[in-house]
Amino acid sequence: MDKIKVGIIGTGFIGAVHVDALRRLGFVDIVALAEANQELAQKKAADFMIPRAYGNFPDLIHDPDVQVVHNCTPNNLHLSINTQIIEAGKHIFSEKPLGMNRDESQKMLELAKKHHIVHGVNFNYRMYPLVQDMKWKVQQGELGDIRIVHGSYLQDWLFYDTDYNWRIEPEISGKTRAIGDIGSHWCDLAQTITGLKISEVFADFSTVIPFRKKSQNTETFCENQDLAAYEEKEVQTEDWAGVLIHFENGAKGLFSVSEVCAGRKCYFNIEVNGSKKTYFWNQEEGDRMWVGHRSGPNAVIMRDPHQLNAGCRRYTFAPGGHPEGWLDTFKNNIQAFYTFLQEGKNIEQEKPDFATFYDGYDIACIVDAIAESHEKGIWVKVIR
Ligand code: NAI
Ligand code: SOE
Repeated sequence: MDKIKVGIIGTGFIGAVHVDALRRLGFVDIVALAEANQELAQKKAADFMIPRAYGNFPDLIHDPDVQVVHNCTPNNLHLSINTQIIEAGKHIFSEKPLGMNRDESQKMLELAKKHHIVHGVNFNYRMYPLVQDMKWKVQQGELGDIRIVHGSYLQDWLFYDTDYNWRIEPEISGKTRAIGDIGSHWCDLAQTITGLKISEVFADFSTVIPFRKKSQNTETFCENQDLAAYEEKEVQTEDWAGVLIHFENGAKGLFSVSEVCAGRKCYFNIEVNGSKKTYFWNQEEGDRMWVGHRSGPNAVIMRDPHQLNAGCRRYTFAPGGHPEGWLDTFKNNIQAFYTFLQEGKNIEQEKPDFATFYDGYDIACIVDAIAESHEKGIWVKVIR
Protein backbone atom coordinates (compact mmCIF):
# COMPACT_ATOMS: atom_id res chain seq x y z
CA MET A 1 0.00 0.00 0.00
CA ASP A 2 1.28 3.52 -0.84
CA LYS A 3 2.13 5.86 2.00
CA ILE A 4 -0.22 8.81 2.58
CA LYS A 5 1.43 12.02 1.32
CA VAL A 6 1.39 15.01 3.62
CA GLY A 7 2.23 18.74 3.41
CA ILE A 8 2.81 21.04 6.40
CA ILE A 9 2.13 24.78 6.36
CA GLY A 10 4.07 26.61 9.10
CA THR A 11 7.09 24.97 10.68
CA GLY A 12 7.68 27.08 13.79
CA PHE A 13 7.40 25.76 17.35
CA ILE A 14 4.57 23.31 16.77
CA GLY A 15 5.15 22.55 13.08
CA ALA A 16 8.42 20.90 14.11
CA VAL A 17 6.51 18.70 16.56
CA HIS A 18 4.13 17.65 13.77
CA VAL A 19 7.15 16.65 11.66
CA ASP A 20 8.44 14.47 14.50
CA ALA A 21 5.03 12.89 15.19
CA LEU A 22 4.31 12.17 11.52
CA ARG A 23 7.65 10.46 11.09
CA ARG A 24 6.88 8.12 13.96
CA LEU A 25 3.82 6.70 12.17
CA GLY A 26 5.57 4.89 9.35
CA PHE A 27 2.64 4.89 6.91
CA VAL A 28 2.78 8.59 5.96
CA ASP A 29 5.40 10.61 4.09
CA ILE A 30 5.99 14.37 4.48
CA VAL A 31 6.50 15.46 0.88
CA ALA A 32 6.32 19.26 1.19
CA LEU A 33 6.33 22.24 3.53
CA ALA A 34 5.27 25.84 3.10
CA GLU A 35 6.65 28.80 5.00
CA ALA A 36 6.13 32.57 5.09
CA ASN A 37 8.68 33.08 2.27
CA GLN A 38 10.80 31.01 -0.11
CA GLU A 39 14.10 31.54 1.71
CA LEU A 40 12.68 30.35 5.03
CA ALA A 41 10.89 27.46 3.32
CA GLN A 42 14.14 26.28 1.76
CA LYS A 43 16.05 26.55 5.02
CA LYS A 44 13.37 24.59 6.93
CA ALA A 45 13.10 21.99 4.17
CA ALA A 46 16.87 21.45 4.37
CA ASP A 47 16.80 21.26 8.19
CA PHE A 48 13.96 18.70 8.21
CA MET A 49 15.01 16.92 4.98
CA ILE A 50 11.61 17.51 3.38
CA PRO A 51 11.86 17.36 -0.45
CA ARG A 52 9.63 20.25 -1.59
CA ALA A 53 9.74 23.82 -0.22
CA TYR A 54 7.04 26.36 -1.01
CA GLY A 55 7.22 30.06 -0.12
CA ASN A 56 3.55 30.43 -0.93
CA PHE A 57 1.06 28.11 0.82
CA PRO A 58 -1.48 27.81 -2.08
CA ASP A 59 1.26 26.09 -4.11
CA LEU A 60 1.54 23.40 -1.43
CA ILE A 61 -2.23 22.99 -1.24
CA HIS A 62 -2.45 22.53 -5.02
CA ASP A 63 0.54 20.19 -5.28
CA PRO A 64 -1.22 17.15 -6.80
CA ASP A 65 0.82 14.72 -4.69
CA VAL A 66 -0.29 16.25 -1.37
CA GLN A 67 -3.29 14.37 0.07
CA VAL A 68 -3.42 15.77 3.61
CA VAL A 69 -2.42 19.25 4.82
CA HIS A 70 -1.43 20.25 8.35
CA ASN A 71 -2.00 23.90 9.22
CA CYS A 72 0.51 24.99 11.90
CA THR A 73 0.38 28.75 11.33
CA PRO A 74 -0.74 31.49 13.77
CA ASN A 75 -4.48 31.72 14.48
CA ASN A 76 -5.28 34.61 12.10
CA LEU A 77 -4.28 32.44 9.13
CA HIS A 78 -6.43 29.43 10.05
CA LEU A 79 -9.61 30.56 8.27
CA SER A 80 -8.03 31.48 4.93
CA ILE A 81 -5.61 28.54 4.79
CA ASN A 82 -8.12 25.95 6.03
CA THR A 83 -10.73 27.21 3.56
CA GLN A 84 -8.34 26.75 0.65
CA ILE A 85 -7.31 23.29 1.83
CA ILE A 86 -10.91 22.11 2.09
CA GLU A 87 -11.95 23.69 -1.21
CA ALA A 88 -9.08 21.81 -2.86
CA GLY A 89 -10.72 18.61 -1.53
CA LYS A 90 -7.75 17.72 0.71
CA HIS A 91 -8.01 16.21 4.17
CA ILE A 92 -7.01 18.61 6.91
CA PHE A 93 -5.36 18.51 10.32
CA SER A 94 -5.47 22.03 11.78
CA GLU A 95 -3.84 23.46 14.84
CA LYS A 96 -6.08 24.81 17.58
CA PRO A 97 -7.93 27.06 18.12
CA LEU A 98 -9.85 26.22 14.95
CA GLY A 99 -10.64 29.89 14.18
CA MET A 100 -10.31 33.31 15.79
CA ASN A 101 -13.92 33.06 16.99
CA ARG A 102 -17.22 31.16 16.74
CA ASP A 103 -18.20 32.58 13.30
CA GLU A 104 -14.91 31.66 11.66
CA SER A 105 -15.03 28.19 13.18
CA GLN A 106 -18.59 27.64 12.02
CA LYS A 107 -17.64 28.58 8.43
CA MET A 108 -14.85 26.01 8.45
CA LEU A 109 -17.05 23.30 9.95
CA GLU A 110 -19.79 23.87 7.35
CA LEU A 111 -17.29 23.82 4.52
CA ALA A 112 -15.62 20.64 5.78
CA LYS A 113 -19.02 18.90 6.00
CA LYS A 114 -19.85 19.96 2.44
CA HIS A 115 -16.60 18.61 1.00
CA HIS A 116 -16.73 15.25 2.85
CA ILE A 117 -13.10 15.38 3.91
CA VAL A 118 -11.60 14.06 7.15
CA HIS A 119 -10.96 17.00 9.50
CA GLY A 120 -9.00 17.11 12.74
CA VAL A 121 -8.05 19.78 15.28
CA ASN A 122 -5.00 19.29 17.45
CA PHE A 123 -6.43 19.21 20.97
CA ASN A 124 -3.59 16.86 21.79
CA TYR A 125 -3.92 16.64 25.60
CA ARG A 126 -6.98 14.39 25.28
CA MET A 127 -4.59 11.81 23.83
CA TYR A 128 -2.69 11.09 27.02
CA PRO A 129 -3.34 7.37 27.67
CA LEU A 130 -4.56 8.08 31.22
CA VAL A 131 -6.95 10.76 29.94
CA GLN A 132 -8.45 8.23 27.52
CA ASP A 133 -8.60 5.76 30.41
CA MET A 134 -10.38 8.31 32.64
CA LYS A 135 -12.88 8.96 29.84
CA TRP A 136 -13.54 5.22 29.55
CA LYS A 137 -13.88 4.78 33.34
CA VAL A 138 -16.40 7.64 33.50
CA GLN A 139 -18.39 6.06 30.65
CA GLN A 140 -18.43 2.73 32.55
CA GLY A 141 -19.90 4.49 35.59
CA GLU A 142 -16.85 3.90 37.81
CA LEU A 143 -16.85 7.54 39.01
CA GLY A 144 -20.60 7.67 39.56
CA ASP A 145 -22.54 10.86 38.83
CA ILE A 146 -20.32 13.80 37.99
CA ARG A 147 -20.74 16.54 40.59
CA ILE A 148 -17.84 19.01 40.38
CA VAL A 149 -15.11 19.60 37.76
CA HIS A 150 -12.24 21.99 38.46
CA GLY A 151 -8.63 22.74 37.61
CA SER A 152 -6.25 25.13 35.94
CA TYR A 153 -3.78 25.62 33.12
CA LEU A 154 -0.91 27.80 34.36
CA GLN A 155 2.26 28.88 32.53
CA ASP A 156 5.03 31.46 33.04
CA TRP A 157 6.45 32.02 29.57
CA LEU A 158 4.93 35.55 29.42
CA PHE A 159 5.98 36.42 33.01
CA TYR A 160 8.35 39.30 32.13
CA ASP A 161 7.33 42.49 30.33
CA THR A 162 10.10 41.63 27.87
CA ASP A 163 8.27 38.43 26.87
CA TYR A 164 6.50 38.97 23.58
CA ASN A 165 4.85 36.82 20.91
CA TRP A 166 2.12 37.06 18.25
CA ARG A 167 -0.33 35.66 20.85
CA ILE A 168 -0.25 39.09 22.60
CA GLU A 169 -1.82 40.77 19.54
CA PRO A 170 -5.60 40.27 19.16
CA GLU A 171 -5.40 40.80 15.36
CA ILE A 172 -3.27 37.63 15.15
CA SER A 173 -4.36 35.60 18.17
CA GLY A 174 -8.03 36.54 18.60
CA LYS A 175 -10.00 38.56 21.12
CA THR A 176 -8.89 36.40 24.07
CA ARG A 177 -5.35 35.20 24.70
CA ALA A 178 -4.95 32.90 27.73
CA ILE A 179 -8.52 31.61 27.34
CA GLY A 180 -8.36 31.02 23.56
CA ASP A 181 -4.84 29.63 23.65
CA ILE A 182 -4.82 27.34 26.70
CA GLY A 183 -8.32 27.64 28.20
CA SER A 184 -9.50 26.01 24.96
CA HIS A 185 -7.39 22.93 25.85
CA TRP A 186 -8.85 22.84 29.37
CA CYS A 187 -12.44 22.99 28.09
CA ASP A 188 -11.72 20.25 25.54
CA LEU A 189 -10.23 18.05 28.27
CA ALA A 190 -13.12 18.63 30.68
CA GLN A 191 -15.71 17.82 28.01
CA THR A 192 -13.75 14.80 26.72
CA ILE A 193 -13.35 13.20 30.16
CA THR A 194 -16.86 13.87 31.44
CA GLY A 195 -18.74 13.49 28.14
CA LEU A 196 -20.70 16.58 29.26
CA LYS A 197 -21.05 19.95 27.54
CA ILE A 198 -20.23 23.22 29.31
CA SER A 199 -23.52 25.11 29.09
CA GLU A 200 -23.01 28.40 30.94
CA VAL A 201 -20.00 30.49 32.07
CA PHE A 202 -19.09 33.43 34.30
CA ALA A 203 -15.64 34.92 33.78
CA ASP A 204 -13.23 37.52 35.10
CA PHE A 205 -10.01 38.49 33.24
CA SER A 206 -6.89 40.36 34.28
CA THR A 207 -4.15 41.94 32.18
CA VAL A 208 -1.40 41.72 34.78
CA ILE A 209 1.24 43.32 32.54
CA PRO A 210 -0.41 46.29 30.77
CA PHE A 211 2.63 47.26 28.65
CA ARG A 212 5.17 44.94 27.05
CA LYS A 213 8.47 45.46 25.25
CA LYS A 214 8.40 44.03 21.75
CA SER A 215 11.86 43.29 20.32
CA GLN A 216 13.15 41.37 17.29
CA ASN A 217 12.81 38.00 18.98
CA THR A 218 9.15 37.10 19.39
CA GLU A 219 9.39 33.33 19.02
CA THR A 220 7.02 31.14 21.05
CA PHE A 221 8.71 30.40 24.44
CA CYS A 222 11.70 32.68 23.71
CA GLU A 223 13.99 34.05 26.45
CA ASN A 224 14.41 37.82 26.11
CA GLN A 225 15.58 39.53 29.25
CA ASP A 226 18.17 42.20 28.35
CA LEU A 227 16.80 44.16 25.47
CA ALA A 228 18.89 46.73 23.60
CA ALA A 229 16.04 47.83 21.36
CA TYR A 230 12.31 47.43 21.67
CA GLU A 231 8.93 48.99 20.97
CA GLU A 232 6.58 49.62 23.92
CA LYS A 233 3.19 48.01 23.25
CA GLU A 234 -0.05 48.35 25.18
CA VAL A 235 -1.52 44.91 25.93
CA GLN A 236 -5.20 44.37 25.17
CA THR A 237 -5.61 40.70 26.04
CA GLU A 238 -5.72 38.81 29.35
CA ASP A 239 -2.73 37.26 31.13
CA TRP A 240 -5.02 35.54 33.65
CA ALA A 241 -8.65 34.43 33.70
CA GLY A 242 -10.94 32.75 36.21
CA VAL A 243 -14.09 31.03 34.95
CA LEU A 244 -17.05 29.53 36.82
CA ILE A 245 -18.78 26.86 34.75
CA HIS A 246 -22.06 24.96 34.63
CA PHE A 247 -22.44 21.67 32.79
CA GLU A 248 -25.56 20.43 31.03
CA ASN A 249 -26.26 17.81 33.76
CA GLY A 250 -26.23 20.41 36.55
CA ALA A 251 -22.63 19.71 37.59
CA LYS A 252 -20.64 22.84 38.41
CA GLY A 253 -17.00 23.78 38.43
CA LEU A 254 -14.32 26.34 37.74
CA PHE A 255 -10.95 26.74 36.12
CA SER A 256 -8.27 29.37 35.85
CA VAL A 257 -5.65 30.03 33.21
CA SER A 258 -2.49 32.10 33.38
CA GLU A 259 0.65 32.81 31.40
CA VAL A 260 2.32 34.80 34.19
CA CYS A 261 2.62 32.41 37.20
CA ALA A 262 6.37 32.12 37.93
CA GLY A 263 7.46 28.50 38.05
CA ARG A 264 4.36 27.07 36.41
CA LYS A 265 5.44 25.80 33.00
CA CYS A 266 2.63 23.68 31.62
CA TYR A 267 0.72 23.09 34.85
CA PHE A 268 -2.47 21.76 33.33
CA ASN A 269 -4.60 19.85 35.79
CA ILE A 270 -8.15 18.66 36.22
CA GLU A 271 -10.08 17.10 39.07
CA VAL A 272 -13.43 15.41 38.60
CA ASN A 273 -15.44 14.72 41.76
CA GLY A 274 -18.05 12.02 41.26
CA SER A 275 -20.61 10.41 43.55
CA LYS A 276 -18.35 7.36 44.02
CA LYS A 277 -14.79 8.76 43.92
CA THR A 278 -12.47 11.48 42.58
CA TYR A 279 -10.00 11.51 39.69
CA PHE A 280 -7.15 14.03 39.59
CA TRP A 281 -4.64 14.31 36.74
CA ASN A 282 -1.82 16.77 36.06
CA GLN A 283 -0.20 17.05 32.62
CA GLU A 284 3.31 17.64 34.05
CA GLU A 285 3.07 14.17 35.62
CA GLY A 286 0.86 12.77 32.88
CA ASP A 287 1.86 9.14 33.47
CA ARG A 288 0.11 9.17 36.84
CA MET A 289 -3.41 9.74 38.05
CA TRP A 290 -4.75 10.12 41.58
CA VAL A 291 -7.90 8.38 42.72
CA GLY A 292 -9.56 9.69 45.88
CA HIS A 293 -11.95 7.72 48.13
CA ARG A 294 -14.06 8.77 51.11
CA SER A 295 -13.86 5.34 52.73
CA GLY A 296 -10.67 3.41 52.07
CA PRO A 297 -7.20 4.39 50.93
CA ASN A 298 -6.51 6.77 48.07
CA ALA A 299 -4.48 5.45 45.15
CA VAL A 300 -2.04 6.62 42.49
CA ILE A 301 -2.40 4.78 39.19
CA MET A 302 0.76 4.55 37.11
CA ARG A 303 0.33 4.28 33.35
CA ASP A 304 0.94 0.70 32.35
CA PRO A 305 -0.31 -0.75 29.04
CA HIS A 306 -1.39 -3.95 30.80
CA GLN A 307 -3.60 -2.07 33.22
CA LEU A 308 -5.35 0.30 30.83
CA ASN A 309 -8.70 -0.70 29.39
CA ALA A 310 -8.43 -2.41 26.01
CA GLY A 311 -9.79 0.58 24.05
CA CYS A 312 -6.95 2.84 25.27
CA ARG A 313 -4.03 0.50 24.67
CA ARG A 314 -3.50 1.78 21.15
CA TYR A 315 -2.46 5.10 22.73
CA THR A 316 0.35 3.71 24.82
CA PHE A 317 3.53 1.90 23.88
CA ALA A 318 6.20 1.94 26.57
CA PRO A 319 5.99 -0.48 29.51
CA GLY A 320 5.00 0.95 32.90
CA GLY A 321 7.79 3.03 34.48
CA HIS A 322 9.16 4.11 31.07
CA PRO A 323 7.65 7.62 30.89
CA GLU A 324 5.46 8.75 28.03
CA GLY A 325 4.49 12.41 27.73
CA TRP A 326 3.67 15.50 25.74
CA LEU A 327 5.37 14.53 22.46
CA ASP A 328 3.61 11.17 22.53
CA THR A 329 0.21 12.87 22.62
CA PHE A 330 0.94 14.40 19.21
CA LYS A 331 1.87 11.00 17.85
CA ASN A 332 -1.29 9.49 19.34
CA ASN A 333 -3.53 12.23 17.97
CA ILE A 334 -2.01 12.13 14.50
CA GLN A 335 -2.03 8.33 14.52
CA ALA A 336 -5.75 8.31 15.40
CA PHE A 337 -6.42 10.78 12.56
CA TYR A 338 -4.44 8.87 9.90
CA THR A 339 -5.78 5.48 10.97
CA PHE A 340 -9.32 6.82 10.67
CA LEU A 341 -8.47 8.16 7.20
CA GLN A 342 -6.73 4.98 6.09
CA GLU A 343 -9.68 2.86 7.19
CA GLY A 344 -11.98 5.00 5.01
CA LYS A 345 -14.15 6.08 7.95
CA ASN A 346 -16.58 8.98 7.85
CA ILE A 347 -16.83 11.62 10.59
CA GLU A 348 -20.58 11.98 9.97
CA GLN A 349 -21.07 8.31 10.85
CA GLU A 350 -18.51 7.67 13.56
CA LYS A 351 -17.19 9.98 16.29
CA PRO A 352 -13.40 9.58 16.42
CA ASP A 353 -11.20 9.89 19.53
CA PHE A 354 -9.32 12.84 17.97
CA ALA A 355 -10.98 16.27 17.96
CA THR A 356 -12.72 17.21 14.71
CA PHE A 357 -13.96 20.57 13.41
CA TYR A 358 -17.18 19.82 15.35
CA ASP A 359 -15.11 19.98 18.54
CA GLY A 360 -13.15 23.01 17.27
CA TYR A 361 -16.43 24.84 16.70
CA ASP A 362 -17.84 23.73 20.05
CA ILE A 363 -14.80 25.04 21.93
CA ALA A 364 -14.94 28.34 19.98
CA CYS A 365 -18.54 28.77 21.19
CA ILE A 366 -17.37 28.35 24.80
CA VAL A 367 -14.42 30.74 24.33
CA ASP A 368 -16.70 33.42 22.85
CA ALA A 369 -19.20 32.99 25.71
CA ILE A 370 -16.35 33.38 28.24
CA ALA A 371 -15.17 36.62 26.55
CA GLU A 372 -18.73 37.97 26.52
CA SER A 373 -19.19 37.10 30.18
CA HIS A 374 -16.05 39.02 31.15
CA GLU A 375 -17.12 42.04 29.08
CA LYS A 376 -20.64 42.17 30.50
CA GLY A 377 -19.98 40.86 34.01
CA ILE A 378 -22.84 38.35 33.77
CA TRP A 379 -23.42 34.60 33.33
CA VAL A 380 -23.55 33.78 29.59
CA LYS A 381 -25.11 30.68 28.02
CA VAL A 382 -22.99 28.87 25.45
CA ILE A 383 -24.84 29.16 22.12
CA ARG A 384 -23.93 26.29 19.80
P1 NAI B 1 5.16 29.92 15.65
O1 NAI B 1 5.17 31.39 15.52
O2 NAI B 1 6.27 29.26 16.40
O3 NAI B 1 5.13 29.23 14.20
C1 NAI B 1 4.29 29.68 13.18
C2 NAI B 1 4.94 29.34 11.84
O4 NAI B 1 4.07 29.73 10.78
C3 NAI B 1 6.25 30.09 11.63
O5 NAI B 1 7.24 29.19 11.20
C4 NAI B 1 5.91 31.11 10.56
O6 NAI B 1 7.00 31.47 9.75
C5 NAI B 1 4.85 30.34 9.78
N1 NAI B 1 4.02 31.19 8.94
C6 NAI B 1 3.57 32.46 9.20
N2 NAI B 1 2.89 32.92 8.14
C7 NAI B 1 2.90 31.94 7.20
C8 NAI B 1 2.37 31.84 5.89
N3 NAI B 1 1.69 32.84 5.32
N4 NAI B 1 2.57 30.69 5.20
C9 NAI B 1 3.27 29.69 5.75
N5 NAI B 1 3.81 29.73 6.99
C10 NAI B 1 3.62 30.84 7.71
O7 NAI B 1 3.75 29.54 16.26
P2 NAI B 1 3.38 28.20 17.03
O8 NAI B 1 3.63 28.38 18.47
O9 NAI B 1 4.00 27.04 16.35
O10 NAI B 1 1.77 28.19 16.84
C11 NAI B 1 1.18 27.87 15.60
C12 NAI B 1 -0.23 27.35 15.82
O11 NAI B 1 -0.18 26.16 16.57
C13 NAI B 1 -1.14 28.28 16.63
O12 NAI B 1 -2.45 28.22 16.11
C14 NAI B 1 -1.11 27.72 18.04
O13 NAI B 1 -2.29 27.98 18.78
C15 NAI B 1 -0.95 26.26 17.77
N6 NAI B 1 -0.22 25.55 18.83
C16 NAI B 1 -0.75 24.40 19.35
C17 NAI B 1 -0.11 23.68 20.31
C18 NAI B 1 -0.75 22.46 20.88
O14 NAI B 1 -0.35 22.05 21.96
N7 NAI B 1 -1.69 21.84 20.21
C19 NAI B 1 1.21 24.12 20.85
C20 NAI B 1 1.70 25.33 20.22
C21 NAI B 1 1.01 25.99 19.24
C1 SOE C 1 1.57 28.59 24.46
O1 SOE C 1 0.70 29.01 25.46
C2 SOE C 1 1.32 27.13 24.08
O2 SOE C 1 2.29 26.78 23.13
C3 SOE C 1 -0.07 26.91 23.49
O3 SOE C 1 -0.25 27.60 22.26
C4 SOE C 1 -0.28 25.42 23.28
O4 SOE C 1 -1.55 25.16 22.76
C5 SOE C 1 -0.05 24.67 24.59
O5 SOE C 1 -0.20 23.30 24.37
C6 SOE C 1 1.31 24.94 25.14
O6 SOE C 1 1.49 26.34 25.25
